[in-house]
Amino acid sequence: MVDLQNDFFPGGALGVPKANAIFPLANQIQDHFELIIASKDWHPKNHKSFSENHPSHKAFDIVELNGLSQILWPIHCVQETKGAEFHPQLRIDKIRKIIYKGTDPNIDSYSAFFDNMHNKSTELDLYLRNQNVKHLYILGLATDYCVQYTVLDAIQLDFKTSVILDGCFGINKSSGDIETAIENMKKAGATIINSHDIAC
Ligand code: VGL
Ligand code: ZN
Repeated sequence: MVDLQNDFFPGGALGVPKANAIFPLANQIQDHFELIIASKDWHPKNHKSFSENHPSHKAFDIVELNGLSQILWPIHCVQETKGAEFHPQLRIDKIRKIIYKGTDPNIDSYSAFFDNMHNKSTELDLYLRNQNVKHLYILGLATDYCVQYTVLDAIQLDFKTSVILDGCFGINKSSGDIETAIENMKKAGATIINSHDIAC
């Protein structure tokens, strides 16, 4: 479950349109899985992805950050703040592992596996291998950012990867971004499914 945190829901700092529709699906579907892992976007206040930390820029401007193109976001998911907490409607009793990402102030991390430069990894790959996980089912926010990059890395790391599409909502900064993300995931080898495809 990718980034189901207050700031990514409508009314939050970086609210994803319609994201509330992820409930109750995201809660009910957990009964069908053996291992539930949740990622958290977990930024320090001085994170370079925040437009507020670039005085001459505004949110959604694009800058270059250490050689990478970086969209500047409103301040969101700051460590230990309400916005970074799981949404209160999310069922959390089955979550066995939380993966924190975006903790380095100098680089963003859309993927739950690696930072955007693929330099540093989170604990996720090692944890999944230790648990002998072969197949991942992914849902969450946002389809066109953290879901997409998590899925692409999962495939590169050789996990069989299914995207539960009705459990994903996107930002669509430019119209077509969500469709492009879905196409990218499909082309890379992800299986796109819906929650009702999961056997009862
Ligand atoms: C995300 C933008 C910035 C996401 C995180 O969870 O998709 N998007 N940080
Ligand atoms: Zn972020």
